[in-house]
Amino acid sequence: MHLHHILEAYHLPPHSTIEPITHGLINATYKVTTPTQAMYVLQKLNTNVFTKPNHIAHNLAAISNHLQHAYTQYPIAPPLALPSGKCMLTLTNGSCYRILPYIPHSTTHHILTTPHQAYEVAAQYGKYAYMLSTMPARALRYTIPQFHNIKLRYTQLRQAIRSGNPQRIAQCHQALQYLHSQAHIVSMYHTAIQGKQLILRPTHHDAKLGNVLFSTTTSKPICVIDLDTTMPGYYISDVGDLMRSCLSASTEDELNLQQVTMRKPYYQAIQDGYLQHMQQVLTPTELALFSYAGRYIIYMQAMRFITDYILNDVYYNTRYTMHNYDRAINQIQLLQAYNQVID
Ligand code: GN1
Ligand code: MG
Repeated sequence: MHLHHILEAYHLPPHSTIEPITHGLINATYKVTTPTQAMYVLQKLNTNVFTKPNHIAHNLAAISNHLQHAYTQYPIAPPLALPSGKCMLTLTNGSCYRILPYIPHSTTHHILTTPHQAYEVAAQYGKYAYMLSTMPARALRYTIPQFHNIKLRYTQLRQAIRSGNPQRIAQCHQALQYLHSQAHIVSMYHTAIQGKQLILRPTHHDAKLGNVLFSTTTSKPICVIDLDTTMPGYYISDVGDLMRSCLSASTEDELNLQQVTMRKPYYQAIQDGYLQHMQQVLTPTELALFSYAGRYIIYMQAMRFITDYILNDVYYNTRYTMHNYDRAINQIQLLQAYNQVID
């Protein structure tokens, strides 16, 4: 179906401008501007990844109810309702679309230039986790089951090496050797979960820099976005993604590995920003895993990119043949830099 027909279904002017927003690796996202300059975000959900869109709808409703009651100032913007009252449009072919309000005068960043910005970004995710900490984790459904289970990601990589594209596997030889050498990161997760060192809490699960909106007028952060993976999880997921996306002087797409760095002052800033809100919530055993968080998420992301490369790019959006391979090498570089600086 043509995107303009989706707008019609929402009773929005079909003659609006629709421009792609290309940062996401999973869903297709567009900015809609109506002839009267009202702005929206139109999204086609990737239903291969989000197989239960109803779970997303359930969670977004639960989160916005909670925030609207307890934190009236927080700019949570739930999806628009269709005339039927539903908040997603499902077509007969199974495609799923939704429309969200566009927060005006906002922008996103993909590289930070001062530790103070890292503090502010981390404080946004700390605040989000803190606000949701008074909501039972079980009130949320699993929108992607086992999403950050690193043991499963390790098993999936091993399966891919058995069944994937042989040429690509050969190309990845050195990277795979390194990843296998770091398997203790998986064991540590297993030990922490078995030993109940971490508590299931409402967790964002994509706590990267690019998912914080900044005001274009004050340059201050406004709120976190991309709430579809907010579900029960462990806080190390969010702290890990903060580290993965804020520590380096480059993005995960950077090809010049000299630009992939570990900036120690940013690490401290992330810790201070996140814990400004969450120190009082987290237990001592959880806090003891703070530095593990970066290792856990950077390693898992490297495995996810290389697994997808070996399986011929079935999961992530890519712009060229080696894209997933290059992303994996970038994340391996970041992990090595991290390991050199952090115990
Ligand atoms: C994906 O599409 P996006 O940018 O929201 C991915 C995250 C990864 C991230 C890597 C559902 O997020 O887990 O960390 O790419 N989301 C899903 O940048 O797999
Ligand atoms: Mg996301």
